[in-house]
Amino acid sequence: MISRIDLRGDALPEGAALRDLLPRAEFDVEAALEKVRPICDDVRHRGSAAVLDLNRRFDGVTPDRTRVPAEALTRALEELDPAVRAALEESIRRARLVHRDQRRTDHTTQVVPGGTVTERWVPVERVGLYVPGGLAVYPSSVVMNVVPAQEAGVEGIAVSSPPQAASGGLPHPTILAACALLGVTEVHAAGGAQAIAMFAYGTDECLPVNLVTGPGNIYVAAAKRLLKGRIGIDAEAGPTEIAVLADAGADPVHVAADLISQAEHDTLAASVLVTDSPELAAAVEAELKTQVAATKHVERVTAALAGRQSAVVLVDGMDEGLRVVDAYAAEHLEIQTADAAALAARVRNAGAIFVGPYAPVSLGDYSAGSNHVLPTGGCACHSSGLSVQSFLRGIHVVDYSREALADVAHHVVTLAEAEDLPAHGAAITARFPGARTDGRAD
Ligand code: HSO
Ligand code: ZN
Repeated sequence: MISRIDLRGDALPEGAALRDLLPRAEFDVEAALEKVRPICDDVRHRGSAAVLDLNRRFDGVTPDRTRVPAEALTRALEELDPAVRAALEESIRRARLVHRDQRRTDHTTQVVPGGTVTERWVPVERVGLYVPGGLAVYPSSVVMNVVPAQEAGVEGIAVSSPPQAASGGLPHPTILAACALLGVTEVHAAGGAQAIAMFAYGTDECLPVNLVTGPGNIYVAAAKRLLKGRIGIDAEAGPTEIAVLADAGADPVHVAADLISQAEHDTLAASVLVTDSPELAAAVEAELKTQVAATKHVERVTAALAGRQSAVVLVDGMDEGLRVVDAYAAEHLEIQTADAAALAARVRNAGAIFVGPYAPVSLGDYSAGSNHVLPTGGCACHSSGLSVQSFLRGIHVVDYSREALADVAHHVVTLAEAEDLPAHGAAITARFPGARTDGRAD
């Protein structure tokens, strides 16, 4: 059911060559661009009317507004299962603890006497948070998007999630309830590319936003790519991934359960085990067979595990294992080895790292306090998951006195001349009429 890649014996290749040996799903955002372009244009020109037409076409629903009425949010919270409410509240509480600690304080550097540069952290004014609603419904993703935005101090928060025919054209009630729990009052029923276009261009019901975050399907990713620049984006999220780095001491029952947990998201989800123990590899493969047969979403999980994106990778030792997981740069990386913490400290590329036998990815998906909106598709080698930082901009505030400017004036003029931009130099010398600021020695 899951393929094997045996990298034992020969020395591992370097960089891209090693990455090419590792499995990865085909997620061709480029190919989806042509499909989403007319959708985005339509929303740009016809606003809400276009979004509502697209809701009708793609989701089979017919409400006449995208904005969810306040009563629907209140009702969804009142009708929420108390156990789900308690779990969401705990998830929110833990996420707040972690994200509150991420807040940055402004910092002033005195460059010279009378010359300072302050880095001032300012929240984005208005954000659009996308919460998917296709194969599964993710109230937990409401928490993971809203909490960092709120902790960053964002004032305008709009959430959008696909309309559900079973909910009378509103997003899923658990999504609405999660928004209500978090105090979010602006929620729209719109999914896919049309939701991202609604956020980017604005409609008569939804003011345009500055930044869009949140995972979604390939059309959401394509719309984000198309509209990036007009709006900021977090990342183009692809199918979810788990890599487990494990040695002979790992429990195959746990490893198999964790691999299946993320395979449950999508037929394109990736589950990768990297181990130096052929015995563990065989035990996990056997365990997968047993556990998959008993899992609810057996078809989806089977397809994900059998797909080219999933594999058991055999390596000679933990040093090689580390090189493999670094080259793979997984969205989620579990370390289930002796001295897991020490090994985890050596990992350079991962969206999030889960250390030891009692930190499975599912914990991070819901209740660890960490964020579950993480870079996929190898992007963990250059990007981070969602955090308070994602919703802030650092603005440099430059404050120089007359003396401090006079002191450095000749250097500025010299560099301006070197770049053949004399007007730049003139903006300095204009402030010191009669003074020698040409930077030349006498
Ligand atoms: N594992 C997903 C997040 C999620 N899991 C939501 C369950 N619900 C991507 O990190
Ligand atoms: Zn998950």
